[in-house]
Formats: sequence, C-alpha cells, structure tokens
Amino acid sequence: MERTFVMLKPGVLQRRIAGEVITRFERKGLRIIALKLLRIDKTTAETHYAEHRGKDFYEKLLEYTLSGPVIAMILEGEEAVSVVRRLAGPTNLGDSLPGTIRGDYAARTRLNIVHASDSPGSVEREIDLFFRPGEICAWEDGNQEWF
Ligand code: 3AN
Repeated sequence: MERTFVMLKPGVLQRRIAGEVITRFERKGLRIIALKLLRIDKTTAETHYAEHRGKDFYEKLLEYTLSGPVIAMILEGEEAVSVVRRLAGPTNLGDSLPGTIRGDYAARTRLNIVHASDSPGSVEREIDLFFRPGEICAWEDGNQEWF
C-alpha cells in the first residue's frame, strides 16, 4: 500500500465543497488515515512551495494558501500517488478534463482547489511538514458483517 498527501486549498471551505471533494477520494476506494483542518503559517507555506519561489505566480499562490483554513489529509491505497494525481487532474486549467476534481471545480490554474504529492519523495516531505506521527491513524478494512 502507498500513502500520499493531499491538501484541500482555502477555496474548498469557502465554497462549501469539502465533502464533495473528499467523497471523490473515498469513492475511488482510498483510505483516509489522517485528516485535519488547519490554518497554515507563512513558514510552512513557503517550505511547501519552495520549488516555486521566484516564479511570477509565487506570491499570489502564497497569499491564496494563507487566506483561510485548509484540509490536510493522508490517503492510502494501491499506487495512491498516481491515482490521486489522476483524480485531481493536471495543474493547468486548460488541460484538466471534466470528471477530475480540478476539471470540475477549478476556474483558474492558481486556484486549482487541491494539492496532491507528485512523488514518493514529496509524500514523505509533505507528511513530515503537516503531520506529527501521532496524528496518523492506520486502519484495515473490517469484516463486512460489521457494516
Ligand atoms: P501541482 O499542484 O499540480 O503539483 P505545481 O506544483 O507545479 O502543480 O504548482 C503548485 C501550485 O502552483 C498549483 N497547484 C497552482 O496553484 C500554482 N501554479 C502552478 N503553475 C501555475 C501557473 N502557471 N500559473 C498560476 N499558478 C500556478
């Protein structure tokens, strides 16, 4: 099983679509093993988006990320990194097809609703940045009779 990190950006809560977006991941069969709502600080945002420092959209991206609470999650499943990236859809507005989260909900590339780790290396770095080990709650699928 693979883990991946997802962050629902502030627009998700603003637009009251957190449930709809989280449902996309659950319907796919991914397992939520950590989830919290938080307002991230500037240092965390700068660390998270360090690779984009200096780009023309960087300051606006930080401003948006800090504009309100986000929802941070760790999802688990087979090939979770690539599965979640496909559910999210491509970064650029013009490439994200209907049926993907960005394709269905994002109207601007900079405000593209969801962050999802792009490699196992970034998963580890981003989980460490957002979660303490005690906040992760691994679980297994239960006996069907308990449902
Ligand atoms: P992704 O989030 O798909 O991994 P990255 O890491 O290239 O994409 O970009 C991080 C964030 O920066 C994106 N989610 C988006 O909000 C913003 N972004 C990336 N490229 C652009 C761009 N060309 N114009 C405006 N915002 C951008």
